[in-house]
Parts: sequence; structure tokens; C-alpha cells
Amino acid sequence: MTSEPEILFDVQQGLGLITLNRPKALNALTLDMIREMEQVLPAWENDSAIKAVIVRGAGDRAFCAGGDVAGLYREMRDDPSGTLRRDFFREEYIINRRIYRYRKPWISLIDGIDMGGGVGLSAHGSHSIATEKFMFAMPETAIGLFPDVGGGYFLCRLRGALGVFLALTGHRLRAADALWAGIVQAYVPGAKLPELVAALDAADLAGESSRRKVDGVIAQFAEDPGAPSLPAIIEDIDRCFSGGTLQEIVTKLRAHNEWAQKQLDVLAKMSPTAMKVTLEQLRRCANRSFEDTMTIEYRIVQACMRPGHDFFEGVRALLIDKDQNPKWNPPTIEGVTAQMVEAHFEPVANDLVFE
Ligand code: QUE
Repeated sequence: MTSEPEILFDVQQGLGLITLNRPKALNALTLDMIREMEQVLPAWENDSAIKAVIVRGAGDRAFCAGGDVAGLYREMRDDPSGTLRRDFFREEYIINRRIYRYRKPWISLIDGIDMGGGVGLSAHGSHSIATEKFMFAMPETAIGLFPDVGGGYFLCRLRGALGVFLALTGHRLRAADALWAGIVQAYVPGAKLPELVAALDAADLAGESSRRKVDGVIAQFAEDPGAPSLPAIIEDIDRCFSGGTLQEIVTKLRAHNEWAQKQLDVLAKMSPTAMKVTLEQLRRCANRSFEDTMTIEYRIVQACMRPGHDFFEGVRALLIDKDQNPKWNPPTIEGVTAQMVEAHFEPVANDLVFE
């Protein structure tokens, strides 16, 4: 039996090309894919024949739908002392940081779904390109998790309360809105991507100004994605989602408009624990370095992997049994104590610390 590799590496001319290759699983990241990347990326960074790295997803639906949380769920159920939950996030966050610090252009071609772990592979690179099929979200509060993979870094740096809104509601963005928010750098129609890659291949990208040279090549293919929808609601977002506690956000939404009632309906489905932890994550990560952010996120995620956490119930309800009916514990935001939130921020035995 021959099985398809989960991730493909290819060097074309002067480009390192990575293809996430689990199309049936929307290219969700496994630990093996992460380990293979860690084998290749340092070598490519030091290889003078490679000018830039391009990342894309196989198939026609997704760039990357996130981490392989179903795999984490199965381990919790079948092998409670397994090490996947410890190693997966540690090694994933090390890759996120490697991308953030990468000394060569890191260009993501996002022709489909880009959620959670996929955002961690794209948003910290130098260039993200969205097509007409682009769909961004940080939907983790729906499964009892929080916007990790450096969400604590880039969400805090979006304008106003946009990051808090995206993190709590999991609101989806298409290309025009992601471009407006600064989450991607250009819109290029999917049909033009092969031509763009060929042009990058042919371009002289060497030297200090390689990022700007990539900007110039992308600009030759970039088009107008149409009008964004966020400008019409950004004042509502800032008014309702800025400052304060989760209860204060809910109070402001209740007193606001029809749009705000829809946001309350969305929040009512999310894990109360995950929402409070997310708000505290964004508060603590504001103005922190990328490395400090990943240390904080690793502590939080290890707390989420403990038996009985909403994470397992969320994955069960949304991705395994698909009954769409998670039984959150505690079931209300009033039931989530400060102590329960605080327990997500305590140092862990195998803390993730960068020198
Ligand atoms: C929230 C999430 C994730 C999600 C759905 C949510 C997530 C994730 C996946 C996912 C999707 C398809 C797959 C897969 C995982 O869905 O993080 O293995 O094939 O990875 O509501 O955070």
C-alpha cells in the first residue's frame, strides 16, 4: 500500500514550495506535517539557492482548516497518558515562531479556507495572498479552545476592537475584508496564481530588499476584491467589544442594535470558559513579543488539554459526533470564576520558553 505524503516539499528554480496535502481533511495540520516542516525550514533559510518560500494547500477547498484536533480528541479518549497533546502544540508554536522570524519572504497562497492552525502558518509570514475562495476565521471558542498559533500576537495588533470581535465570535472574513483589516496583503484571482508563482520564480529576489521585490511582483497580479463589509460595522464592533469584561461586552450588545443581537446569538453557542480565557489572553498578550505570546499560549493550551476541559466536549459536538450541541461546563459566563480563568495562565512543567 502506498499512501500519499501529508506534506510535499519541492524546490523550483529559486523557490521552496510547500504543499499541505491532506485535501480530504481540509489540509488540517498533523504533528508529522509540523515535524517535516521543522526538518526543512532551517535548511532552506540557510540555502543561498532558495530566495523565498511559498506555501499552499492541495485540493480546491482549503489552504488549511486548522490543527488536527480530531487526532487530539482520539488520543484523549483512547490513550489518556499519550504525548500528542503535549508535543503537538509545542512543535506547532515553534513553527509559528520560525515563520515570524524567517529571514526570507514567506508567501502564503490562500485559495480557500484558512482557519486556526492555518492562520498560524500564513499570518506571521511576510506575504499572504487571498483569492475569491479565501475564507478566514479564528473559530476556536466554538470548540472550547482559544485563538492560539500567535492569535494573541496578531489579533491584538488589528485596529480597535476588531481582534477581540474576531476572537470571540469566530466571524469569517472573505478577501476584501481581510485586505481591509491587514490580515492579507493582496487579492489575486485563483486562476492567476500559477502565473504569479512563475513570475516569482523568474524574479531576482536576492538581497536586503527581497520583501519589497516580492511586493512588486505581487502588485503585477493584484486586483480589486470589491468592497469590504467591515467598514459598515466597525463602529458597532468598537463600541461593543472594546475594553471591559465579557459580561460588560454582553451588556453593551444587549443595549445596542439588531446586529448586536445577532452577535449575542453567536456568543451564546461558544464555550463560556473559552470566551473568558480568550479575553484574558488578548489582554495579557497586548504589547508582548511574539516569543512571550507563545509562552503564554502554550500554558493556556496545556490547561485546555486537561481531562474534563470544554475542548474535548467542543470537538466531540462539532467535529466527531456532529450533534452541534456541546454541553459546556460551566454552562454560563457567570459560572466561570476568576480562579478558573487564572488556572489557564499558570506555568506548566514543560514551559515553552525561547532564548
Ligand atoms: C473550530 C476550530 C476548528 C474547526 C472547527 C471549529 C479547528 C479545526 C477544524 C478542522 C476542520 C476540518 C478537519 C479537521 C479539523 O475545525 O481548529 O481535521 O478535517 O482544525 O468550529 O477551531
